[in-house]
Amino acid sequence: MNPYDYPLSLKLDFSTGALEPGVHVTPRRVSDLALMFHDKEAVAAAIAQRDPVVYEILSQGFPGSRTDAAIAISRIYPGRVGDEYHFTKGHFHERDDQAEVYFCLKGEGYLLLERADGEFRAEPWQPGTISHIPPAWGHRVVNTGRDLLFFIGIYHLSAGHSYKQVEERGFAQLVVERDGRPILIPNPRRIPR
Ligand code: PAN
Ligand code: ZN
Repeated sequence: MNPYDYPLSLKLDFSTGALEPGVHVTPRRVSDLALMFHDKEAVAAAIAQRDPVVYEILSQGFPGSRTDAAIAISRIYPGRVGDEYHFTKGHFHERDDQAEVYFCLKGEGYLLLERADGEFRAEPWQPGTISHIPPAWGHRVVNTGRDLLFFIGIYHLSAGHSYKQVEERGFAQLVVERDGRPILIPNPRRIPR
């Protein structure tokens, strides 16, 4: 008997983003994102100080015998490393036929999307925004607010996660703070192809 061939319900706390029962929690600290933030001095200073948690992933797979749906709540804490707002690492799916749906439940920010050919989008996010991520678009969420941002991602476990392209090239644009406000600027470390 495969337990995931039977219905299963979880409970989300809309104020904290906690998901019960017993989901797997993965914290990501500044040191885990050292390749992603553009200001390497600010990265080193943050790691030396207390290496804060930037976000946590609370994930639950449903690997049934015929399919393998999954959900993950990502909780991004407010803050910056240098002038760059906290974000998820960002990745492409290993399989190029795998879409995903993101649903912003709390907070404000952007969903950055980029294709291998350089096509780029920044979708403004508020609670209630639901974004479809088509196959072969890299995706990253940025928290530009003063409070926690959390969202749910709905995908398949077989999609896989590839971080290599984002580690090497970043996204086309960065979301940085200028005069107390978020703006998008071209990524200065983008290596031309
Ligand atoms: C999400 C992400 C989650 C964390 O569940 O994995 O938001 O982001 P990173 O994986 O980029 O660190 C998802 O997109 N799954 O496919
Ligand atoms: Zn994904």
